[in-house]
Amino acid sequence: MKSAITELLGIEYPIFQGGMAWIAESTLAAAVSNAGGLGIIAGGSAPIDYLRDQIRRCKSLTDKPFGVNIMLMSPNAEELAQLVIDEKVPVVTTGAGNPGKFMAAWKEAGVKVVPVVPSVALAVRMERAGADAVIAEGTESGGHIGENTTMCLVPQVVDAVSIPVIAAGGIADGRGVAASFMLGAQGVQVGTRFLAADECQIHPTYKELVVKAKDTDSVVTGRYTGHPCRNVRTKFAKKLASGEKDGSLTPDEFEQLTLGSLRKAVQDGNLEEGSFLCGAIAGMIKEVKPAKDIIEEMFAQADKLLGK
Ligand code: TUI
Repeated sequence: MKSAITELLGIEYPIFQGGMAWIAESTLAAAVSNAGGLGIIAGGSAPIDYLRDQIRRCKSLTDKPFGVNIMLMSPNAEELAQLVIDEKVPVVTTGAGNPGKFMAAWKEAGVKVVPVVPSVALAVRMERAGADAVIAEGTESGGHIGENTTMCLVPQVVDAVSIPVIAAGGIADGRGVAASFMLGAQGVQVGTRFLAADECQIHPTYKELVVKAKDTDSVVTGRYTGHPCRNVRTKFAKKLASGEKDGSLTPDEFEQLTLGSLRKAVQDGNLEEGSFLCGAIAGMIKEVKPAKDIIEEMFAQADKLLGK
């Protein structure tokens, strides 16, 4: 399926795998890239040596383009931003902030830059700063989220910029892909569906939670800290949500409880203290399968719906 995004990046399908912190590593990214999408390794707040190693592993597993996500709230975002230049990573996506101060260096090095934007205003600023495309991410997404929905945000961003727009948030099958194209997007970013990919290295308990989730099983916690986050509604997430609602947890106490909680979910499957980030579409995911099958089935369905 061709679009401005497949042309821009030299990929077969206009799909990015979300750069999920602690989750998106080289095995998953290479599987997605080998299947014709754009696999993405998450920088998160990882040490530079870990990310360098992951980038090199990915290069050894695929000769297709792949990307790295720079999470801008990370204390070491600056050195990770330089690492992608040194390692000649073809594509960078960014999240959780404005990447303006890194843009010139990335562009000069020939890196394609695709920031995640939660608003029209940031999309316009990113286009002016030289972004190659933007990912308009709705509040249906997992993890750290903005307020606007995919359905409302994507067409408004499409109307406001001339660069290609990638839709994210709530997309997990060909219907979501087709709908995104109807909204004017030139591609999609998919995170939660790839949690249930064979190649995704998360703890089996995490995959099971995603596959068993119903439509009502995601919850947003932490709005009062300024970092709202969508997770699976586990006992731990319910405790956080009620502590936030009834005031029994101060924002500082909340931050203390959630510090390191994503690692505890991803590596240990710890239901007592782990934050299992997921998008609102988790309820639609019923099966663990290879990334290649996920992508091929998604685009076969989308092609049919779009009359291709
Ligand atoms: O970044 C994400 N999702 C994430 S990051 C993450 S790890 C984390 N740890 C601690 C605190 C926060 C996050 C887990 N999930 N998605 C992309 C995304 N970017 N969502 C929202 C935004 C965003 C928000 C504000 C992008 C730009 C922005 O700009 C504000 C400004 O400075 O103009």
